[in-house]
Amino acid sequence: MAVERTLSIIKPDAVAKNVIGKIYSRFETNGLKIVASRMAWLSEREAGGFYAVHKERPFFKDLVSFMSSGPVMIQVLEGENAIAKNRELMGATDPKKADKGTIRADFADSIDANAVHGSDGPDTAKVEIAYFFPALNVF
Ligand code: RTP
Ligand code: MG
Repeated sequence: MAVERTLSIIKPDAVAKNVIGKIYSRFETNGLKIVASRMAWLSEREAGGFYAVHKERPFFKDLVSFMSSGPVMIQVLEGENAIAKNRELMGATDPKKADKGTIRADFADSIDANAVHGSDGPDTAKVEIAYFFPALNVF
C-alpha cells in the first residue's frame, strides 16, 4: 500500500470545544503522522476558495460562513492509505449517520458543524495541501 498525504482541517466547532488534542490522538494511534500544521482564522474569501468545488451548492454560503466563524487547525497527515484512512476515522458527513467511534460521531453536532474536513481523493489532496501549505514540497 502506498504512503500518501492528505489535508485535514479541525473545524471551528471542534476547536471551540477544545478537542484538538483528542482528534490528533486519533490520527496518531491510527498510523497517521502530522507532517505539517498551522492554526488559522480563515477569511470568507479563503474559505470560499478552499470549498470552490461546492460553490453552486445550496449549502455553500452557510459552509463558508461557518468555516470563517472562528479559528481552525489545518494539518497534513501522512501514512499508508492516508486519504481513505482519514475519511474512515472522520465518519459520515452527517454525524447522525456516522459510525460509532468516529470523530464526527463523537465530536460533531450537525451536518454543518461537523468537526473535521478531509480530502476525498488523491487529486483533491494535492490541490488542498498546496492551498494551505504552498511551500511543503520543499521537504
Ligand atoms: P468535508 O469536505 O468538509 O470533509 O466534508 P465531506 O467531504 O464529508 O462533505 P462534502 O460533500 O464535501 O461537503 C462539504 C461540507 O458541506 C456541508 N454540507 N452540507 N446541508 C447539506 O446537505 C450539506 N451537504 C454538505 C458539510 O458541512 C460538509 O462537511
Ligand atoms: Mg468534501
